[in-house]
Amino acid sequence: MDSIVVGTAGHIDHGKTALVKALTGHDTDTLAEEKKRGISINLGFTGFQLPNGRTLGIVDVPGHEKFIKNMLAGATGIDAAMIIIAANEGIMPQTREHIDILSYLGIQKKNF
Ligand SMILES: Nc1nc2c(ncn2[C@@H]2O[C@H](COP(=O)(O)OP(=O)(O)OP(=O)(O)O)[C@@H](O)[C@H]2O)c(=O)[nH]1
Ligand SMILES: [Mg+2]
Repeated sequence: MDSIVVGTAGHIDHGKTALVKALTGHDTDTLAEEKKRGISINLGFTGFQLPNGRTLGIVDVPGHEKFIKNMLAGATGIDAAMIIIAANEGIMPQTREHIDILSYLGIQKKNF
């Protein structure tokens, strides 16, 4: 496998986009409405090259329950997921819902 695509998953405002920005330097919230409301609406795409030369792509998904179809669309193309849970809030409804969707899609531990 030459490239790996990792998706975010987790409840709204738990820091998915912030983590992606910390990892890549890219803010994947690009829409004016996303910036105004401080939430992700559309999928965000970024990535970087791993030391072994492979490309690691990242799909950042929205956590708001209203945008669950966007999350589903993004999760469909991923190889692995980062499930992000804010330590001050813990597991919340979309944490569980996203994990369920990842399970239904068969996203599971693999050897890369
Ligand atoms: N609780 C918590 N919040 C953090 C952390 N890191 C960043 N934040 C802040 O949490 C807020 C929400 O961050 P986002 O990255 O937009 O959250 P998100 O999960 O992408 O939200 P949606 O995409 O709308 O689901 C921002 O103000 C961040 O600065 C963290 O480690 N824990
Ligand atoms: Mg976000």
